[in-house]
Amino acid sequence: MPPTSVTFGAPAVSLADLHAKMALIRAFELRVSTLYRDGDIPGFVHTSLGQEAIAAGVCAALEHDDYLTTTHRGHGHVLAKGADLDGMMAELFGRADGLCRGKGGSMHVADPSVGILGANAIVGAGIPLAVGAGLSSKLLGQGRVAVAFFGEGAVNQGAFHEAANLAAIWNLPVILLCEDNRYAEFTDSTKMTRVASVCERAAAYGIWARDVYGNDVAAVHAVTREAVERCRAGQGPALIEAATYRWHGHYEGDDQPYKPGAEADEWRTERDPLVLAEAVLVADGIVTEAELAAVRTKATERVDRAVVAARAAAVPAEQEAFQHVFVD
Ligand SMILES: Cc1ncc(C[n+]2csc(CCOP(=O)(O)OP(=O)(O)O)c2C)c(N)n1
Ligand SMILES: [Mg+2]
Repeated sequence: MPPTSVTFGAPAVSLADLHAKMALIRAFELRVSTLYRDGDIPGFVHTSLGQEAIAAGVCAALEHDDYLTTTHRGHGHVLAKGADLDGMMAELFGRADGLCRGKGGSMHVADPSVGILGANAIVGAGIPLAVGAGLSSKLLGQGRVAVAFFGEGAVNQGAFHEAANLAAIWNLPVILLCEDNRYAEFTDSTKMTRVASVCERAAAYGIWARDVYGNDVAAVHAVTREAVERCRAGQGPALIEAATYRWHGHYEGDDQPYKPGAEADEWRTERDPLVLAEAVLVADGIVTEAELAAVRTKATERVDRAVVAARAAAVPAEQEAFQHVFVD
């Protein structure tokens, strides 16, 4: 059945646009880190610093109404998919102006108006949800693609395997997007399985799979476009394994004594996804160093405005605790 509600093929995105999106996510996450340290944000916070290229590259290949599920580390995905930045910041502050009126917070934020079906604190739990969204898209003939973001730690959860198998046998428009940031909580992920790559797991289910350097935003974007085209053409699910590194601890406040220092230094300098994109932009004469600095400054100022608005926003009224939730 032909699609009715989407335009095929997102427009090709320039490296400068992808870089600007990464700069915005970087500014957001850096600010969230200090806000959390200073006690402005309640609950737990997991930042995606160092992983910005995956959020930016993947989401730029999606249409407005494609679906996305994310994890406990999903701020970048949510911003890149098109959620309002002010609404996201207010949500982290627990304010009434937040995307979920302050009820979701960092780990349960959702915005169905742009296809974001939710963050999830349960490792692997977003994957079957994305498969369900892909099934509905297929049954309704909508042509919408569903992307499930998850970490390499989630690949050892039963939910991943059940969902991957269903997506395969039902030939669903689902993209399984594994961000391998080398650690799951405090454990080196290579010690969790004897299988070297997640692509090998995809092969067990007959799923088309590709690995990509997850800090190369152009490469992430290109491989995602290929996966999206396959999904829209009815060729079934795809798995993308994107190698990256998380700069900060598992959660903000984790000093990460379990990481070798030299490893972290390398990923934070020459492997920094923004630095990699900037080197290409300058070498190709697309932008100057000064213009790049302006992009970063603009991103920081945008986040600053969101923080001012979030601080000024009202705390939800007490009676709202029982609204928009299931109560027996
Ligand atoms: C089902 C389940 N088991 C354990 C946990 C505790 N937990 C939270 S995050 C995490 C590690 C996740 O690692 P990974 O999937 O690689 O994602 P990353 O944090 O690296 O982005 C664990 C074990 C949980 N939240 N849910
Ligand atoms: Mg991980």
